[in-house]
Amino acid sequence: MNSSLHIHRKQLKFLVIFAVAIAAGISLSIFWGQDWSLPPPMAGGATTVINRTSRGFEQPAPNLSEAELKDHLEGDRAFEAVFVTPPAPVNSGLGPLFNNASCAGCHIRDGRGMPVKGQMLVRVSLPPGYPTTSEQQEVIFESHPEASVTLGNAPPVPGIGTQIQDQAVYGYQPEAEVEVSWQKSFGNYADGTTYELRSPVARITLPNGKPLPPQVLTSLRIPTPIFGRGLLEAIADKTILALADPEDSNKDGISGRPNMVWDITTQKVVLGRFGHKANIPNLLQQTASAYVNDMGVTNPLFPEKDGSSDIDDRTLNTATFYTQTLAVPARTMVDDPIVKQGEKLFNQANCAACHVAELRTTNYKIPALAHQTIYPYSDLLLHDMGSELADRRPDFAATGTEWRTPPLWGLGLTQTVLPYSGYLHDGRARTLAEAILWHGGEAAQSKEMFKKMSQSDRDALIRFLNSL
Ligand code: HEC
Ligand code: HEC
Ligand SMILES: [Ca+2]
Ligand SMILES: [Ca+2]
Ligand SMILES: [Ca+2]
Repeated sequence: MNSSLHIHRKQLKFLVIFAVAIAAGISLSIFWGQDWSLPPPMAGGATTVINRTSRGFEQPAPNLSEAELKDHLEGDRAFEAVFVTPPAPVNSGLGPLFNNASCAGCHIRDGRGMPVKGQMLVRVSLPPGYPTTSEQQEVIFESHPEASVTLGNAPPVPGIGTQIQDQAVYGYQPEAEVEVSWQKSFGNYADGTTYELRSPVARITLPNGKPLPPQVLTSLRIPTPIFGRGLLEAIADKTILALADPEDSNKDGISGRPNMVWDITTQKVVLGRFGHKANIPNLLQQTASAYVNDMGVTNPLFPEKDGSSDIDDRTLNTATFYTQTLAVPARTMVDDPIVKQGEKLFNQANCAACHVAELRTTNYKIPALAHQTIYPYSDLLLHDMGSELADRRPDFAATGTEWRTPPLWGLGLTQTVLPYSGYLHDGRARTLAEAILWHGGEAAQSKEMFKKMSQSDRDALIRFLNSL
């Protein structure tokens, strides 16, 4: 009895060891089979949604509290609200000069917009150094409706300021008319395949029928996607600054630089992160300047001269909250072998030196966005992108050839959300391949590597971008 029990125990022990070994083997094989270089599909951490439809950019972060979700939905209504000429019972205060009557009219389905009237913006300024004194600048600002956000930065153009409002309410005249035409150019991949590129030529006509004086610097921009921006705001300054390499000390040809911009709330020079040249420090200021400059809607940050404003704090804050709390769509096709190959090529071509895949958020006023591991594919820094993409219009520390690395998350949904929308700051690239082919300056090496790839490698890289 005793001995048989003993044997039985021994067998049991053996069986347990055997079972543990098998389980360990299985988990080991799972471990080895997993490609750990591939980020999981949770592009926005806990704020990620699984939605690859045309509504993919419009979802609230799924981890908001009930009260936060209520604010988000109120912000959604503010974002969609179409402003009208005063006096009116609701959404009053459009203009007198404006570009569009609503946020949603430019950021289509919370994604990008097109280089067309009503969606594109043209920023203008005089070359640095004009006019010389801030008193002269004040005089210029008196003569146009924009807020003097840029005081001490890009010198405003008399009668226009730093942004062309090409629409006006009844009784007023738009500052100018902007017409975009396209210039074509051609090139070849290393394998001989030809491609065609196009770049915009903006013809700007003043109300008197004359063109802008030739010394005026102009910069054409399309609306950026706005989802996931709270996460970008929740990244610590030091995380972004640690990615900067202004002197290119590691000699890889890439030298990201921070833009240092004016924060009107704290009245300090701080790190810029929003806009194509990272010239805006935070989402409150971005929203407030969009209201006043893009829609002519004065607000508590940019009030009328008498201190009153078209909208109150609550509207400004909920619209801002909306841009902070939109979910990031999850990646797709992460296990597709061609996508994995494309990701390898993305890293080999050093795209990831600027389009940094993984970042961490820090403490943040909205707990749902704090301490998240996210995959924006951006360093939020400025890079010299070469003369072909240059607007030649400096903006705070950004030179005329520098642009902020745009986040690539959600990129593959672009055409689903807005068919025929373009890429790059002015929407010139009709395809992702065209966007890469415009890269120059610090990214010239990456572009050359792309041009040398075989057709199937190029396709794999694009497929990877479309999986984001
Ligand atoms: C006339 C079109 C237009 C309107 C109206 C408009 N925007 Fe924009 N928005 C743009 C453009 C163009 C940019 C890029 C600006 C730049 O680079 O200078 C932008 C940038 C942004 C960004 C920065 C995103 C990033 O990644 O840097 C946010 C956030 C934003 N807009 C929110 C809003 C909100 C909120 C409203 C309404 C209060 C609004 N926008 C109204 C055209 C518009
Ligand atoms: C030196 C930094 C740098 C490198 C390297 C780089 N990029 Fe970019 N990328 C940028 C910047 C900056 C822009 C925005 C340029 C503009 O708007 O004119 C951009 C824009 C893009 C866009 C358009 C995004 C949009 O939303 O419109 C795509 C796609 C892209 N890059 C992919 C790549 C790929 C693929 C590679 C590697 C072959 C690469 N980039 C290498 C900095 C870089
Ligand atoms: Ca107004
Ligand atoms: Ca103006
Ligand atoms: Ca470097």
